[in-house]
Amino acid sequence: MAGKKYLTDMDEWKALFDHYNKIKGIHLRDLFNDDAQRGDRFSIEDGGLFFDYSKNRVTSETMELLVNLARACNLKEETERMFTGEKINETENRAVLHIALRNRSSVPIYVDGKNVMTDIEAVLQRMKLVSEKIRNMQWPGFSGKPVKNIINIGIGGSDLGPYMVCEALKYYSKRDLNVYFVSNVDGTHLIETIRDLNPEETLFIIASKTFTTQETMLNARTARKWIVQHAGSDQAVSRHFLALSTNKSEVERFGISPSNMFEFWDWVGGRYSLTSAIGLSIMISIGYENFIQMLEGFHAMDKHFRERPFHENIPVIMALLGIWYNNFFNFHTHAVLPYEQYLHRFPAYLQQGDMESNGKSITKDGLVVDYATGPVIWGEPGTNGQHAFYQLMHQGTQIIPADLIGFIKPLNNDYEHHDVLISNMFAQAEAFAFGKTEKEVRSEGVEERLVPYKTFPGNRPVNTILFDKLTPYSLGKLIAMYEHKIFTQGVIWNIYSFDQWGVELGKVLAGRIYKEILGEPMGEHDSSTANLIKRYRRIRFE
Ligand code: G6Q
Repeated sequence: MAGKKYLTDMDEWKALFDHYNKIKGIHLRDLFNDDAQRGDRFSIEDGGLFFDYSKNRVTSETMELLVNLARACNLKEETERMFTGEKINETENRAVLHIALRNRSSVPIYVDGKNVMTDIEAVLQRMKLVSEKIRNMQWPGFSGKPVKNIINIGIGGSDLGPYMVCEALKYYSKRDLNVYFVSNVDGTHLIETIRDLNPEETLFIIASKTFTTQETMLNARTARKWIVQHAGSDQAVSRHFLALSTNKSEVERFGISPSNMFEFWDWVGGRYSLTSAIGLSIMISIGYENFIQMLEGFHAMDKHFRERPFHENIPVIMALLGIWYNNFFNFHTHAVLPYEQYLHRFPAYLQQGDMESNGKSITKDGLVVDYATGPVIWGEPGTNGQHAFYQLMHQGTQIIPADLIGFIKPLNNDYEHHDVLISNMFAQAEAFAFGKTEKEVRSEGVEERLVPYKTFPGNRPVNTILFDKLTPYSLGKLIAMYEHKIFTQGVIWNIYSFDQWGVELGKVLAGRIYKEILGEPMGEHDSSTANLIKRYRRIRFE
């Protein structure tokens, strides 16, 4: 940050505050009334993607001031540092190079003097070979029957991304293969997944960057027992287990041979890993060509983010609008509402991407922030959400900025449904922004005492993200767009977006209590936790 000035002391920040005080009361109705071209002026087109941010509580001056802030926070320089492999994840001393995984140009990218593109391409080719074998029913299980059930065992970044994408691109999937995801350490997850499956035809992919995560390793061991028990021999493990990891020795210790391991690297963060080997389940499901199309989409957005000036850069604008609401209006949650059933896991995926990255409160200079950082991200697909929580969004006391995401061409040619779906999306965006005045309600002949209840204040900010069609390419663009939005906000908030010490804590916390539950003498605990452990032990072992 320029001269290491604290964010809230920066002139650009103060200018935004003054501006906020001037325009905070402005209604979107007035902004649209005053400018007939607003819908055009506040939107960006980018090859099959239309991003409309006109229904935000901003003027041209707001956008200029926000862009000034981005400049003053050295966004351009920080972006270059990421793209060129500098170790910007300083608390873990790592580069942050998910952009290399989908670098479809011939430009090399170096980490510690080594061009990482060579290894990336080699792993992609190995993934291609194995996924083709499986898709061609040429991967026999222990009895000789080809496998057709693929179960990805992983959690967090080793689950949410591939799961979301397999659902999002299900239309493009090979229908005689079944792809499942098991993440929860709750045995129910694995047991319910395998209960109707034939072990002879079931292949497990153990996805874990560290290969030490408690939940994943326990699920993996249970899966291993299931296979060995049915096959009658340990030999079956080599036909039924693949590993996606950075930790070769742990993979081997588990009994998976290096030829069944697909490698990635410490500069791939878990929540940014779906384009690495962690995406093997995706490639098996949709095939190599579609996977590459997805990488192309990611790459196109990476280029857009790196090259476009800030005022026409979609991720940058999304990030700046988020800061405008979170830090100036104090709107601390953000809804992600895909009007597309295939994207039903997208909000959950993004929750991790955003909240694990920017849920931080210490600056890069080691100070405690005195401003809000990452917002709460949540959402559900439309139109389901409309019949649930939109009430609060329209008439509640909290204002929740929202992203509405839709696709013009339906994949299943179901125009009768699709036109209804998309008209709901546009209508909701309109209602959020403009509401319904008392006058409008009265003019409908509503009984006077009901007028306040039927009035909608509006002035709720909405981004409309409209793609031509849901394809592997457009999905790649969509994901990368959010990744760079998150990055941009982290730069401005001056926090480390690529570590996750809060998650690491969770990985060790349960260990002690686990031993106590199993009978080791109880150590120091508060009276509440001690009671819970005692009660659990008493009833569990009675
Ligand atoms: C992601 C996080 C976290 C991680 C899981 C699984 O960015 O670090 O969600 O992905 O804890 O870790 P492993 O892949 O090492 O099992």
